[in-house]
Amino acid sequence: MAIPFNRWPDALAARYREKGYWAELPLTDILTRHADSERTAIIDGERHISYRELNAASSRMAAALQRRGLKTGDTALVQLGNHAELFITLFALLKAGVAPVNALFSHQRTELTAYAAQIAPRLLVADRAHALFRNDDFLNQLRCDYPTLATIALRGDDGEYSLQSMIDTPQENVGTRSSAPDEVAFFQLSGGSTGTPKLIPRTHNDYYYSIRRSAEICRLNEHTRFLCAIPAAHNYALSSPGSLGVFYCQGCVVLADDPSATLCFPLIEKHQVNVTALVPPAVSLWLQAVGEENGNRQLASLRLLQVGGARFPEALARRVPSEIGCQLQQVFGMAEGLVNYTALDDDDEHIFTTQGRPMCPDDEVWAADENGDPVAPGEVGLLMTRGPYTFRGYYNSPEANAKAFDADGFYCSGDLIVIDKDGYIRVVGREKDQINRGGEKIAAEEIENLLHRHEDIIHAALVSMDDELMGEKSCAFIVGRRPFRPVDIRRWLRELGVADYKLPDKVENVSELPLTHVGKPDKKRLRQLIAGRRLSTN
Ligand code: J2J
Repeated sequence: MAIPFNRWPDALAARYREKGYWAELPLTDILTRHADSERTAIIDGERHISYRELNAASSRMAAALQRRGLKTGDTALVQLGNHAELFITLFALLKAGVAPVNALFSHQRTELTAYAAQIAPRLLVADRAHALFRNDDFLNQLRCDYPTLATIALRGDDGEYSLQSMIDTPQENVGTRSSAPDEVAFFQLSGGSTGTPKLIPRTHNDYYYSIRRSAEICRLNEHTRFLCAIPAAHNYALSSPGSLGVFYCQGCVVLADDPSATLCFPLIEKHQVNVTALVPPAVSLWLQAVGEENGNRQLASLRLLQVGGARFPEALARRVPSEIGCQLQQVFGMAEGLVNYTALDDDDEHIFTTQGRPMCPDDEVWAADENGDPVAPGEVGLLMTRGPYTFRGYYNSPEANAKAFDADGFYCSGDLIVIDKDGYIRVVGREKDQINRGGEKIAAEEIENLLHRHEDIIHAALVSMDDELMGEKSCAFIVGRRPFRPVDIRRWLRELGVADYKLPDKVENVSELPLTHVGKPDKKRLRQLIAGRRLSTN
């Protein structure tokens, strides 16, 4: 059975097909088009995996899953870090027509449970190296809560749950059973601004277009050697053009656990990496490191540095070409769809001061005022968009969708933007209740709900505060029956099982929260308060 999702209206779908954006191919085509190639697709530590091997391994795993009864339209919860198994599994699932949620490796019990609750997975693929899967407690709990969960495969397990044996064991080929190109291929994760993390259904047609067009804009080819040092499952690293864009062009993906200069610079030199994608804080650290001995020489092969995920200060942007010695590209994208790029041949001013232009001629993007009407040209407004690769609704979330979309199907991302006369976008702020901690998104409401579960917390509000390296960090204002130390708050949230990046960086005890005229915590006032307090204590 096909997975239900909000489809594009017929007239738009017809236009997207007619213009060739929707090519009517499954995402498996990214790999199968190179099925016989001996070129290296993935370098993961000492392992070099060719396209032929990647294709064969994912086919064996797909067949193993099919033999265990998984079928087209089923769903899977997957949590793998930056390892070859992430891609083997992704292609295996696509071949078997099973739609995964690819959780980030930093996610913990709260996030995984919330995803499982939404998709009721039939398959779990995870890693014994993750704290949650070191023993079987969480596994057993998931099996108990979701009787549909029939198959479990774990990286690093050499017993009954071995993912490796599923990948290695020769199988009778049962043929691929991808879902149809206009159906859901997998779910992307929303950065979120509400209590529960929302899922974004992505179809083969829309996602494949996004990948092909991104690869074209970034001029990838079979000589591309891409370093993937941010979480590989994130939409940016996967599709803008990311690893899937590199595979499409038959290039090579070099995997790294994290974007630190100490790990990445030697990898760049060793594997002659020429493209990479980073978030702003990582660029700051790279800029620091290139000043040190050898830094610049190690990066000699690098031609293109993409920066996105959060606001990239202009002063840093201007330093990239001269100090890192490569071209800069700004990327402003979202897992919901729309991606904007500065072009490789844009002039410096556009590259340094804008977040680029929508990549598709049929991306419709405008800025709205508070009444939902277009603002005057050059004025600040809320980003509204629809197009051939922008989703039409969160999975199973009619209420959230009623708020996030206007009557014409335009999605409001919650970003405040200015669009110039040539269509270039500058991101100048945000209206959604989210903290962007160096590219990692925190939905304030999700953390506030967890804090409110503490019996001694009467009221809590999470707001952003400026941070030189991260751009933003988070501050929790607490009205408690007793004062809370930061360590108490962090321990409480850890016990509930939440990703580390969501733990408040600062905790402020207050006797009450300032309220807006509708009785909600006045977050603007709280942000001013924390900015003022930090100034006076510096
Ligand atoms: C300012 N804010 C930005 C930028 C994203 C490519 C690149 C990034 C993402 C991503 C992605 C920004 N300047 N350059 O999916 O394919 C903020 C905005 C946006 C939100 C989306 C891709 N680039 N942002 O970051 O779904 O607020 O996707 O709405 O994680 O990140 O977050 P996410």
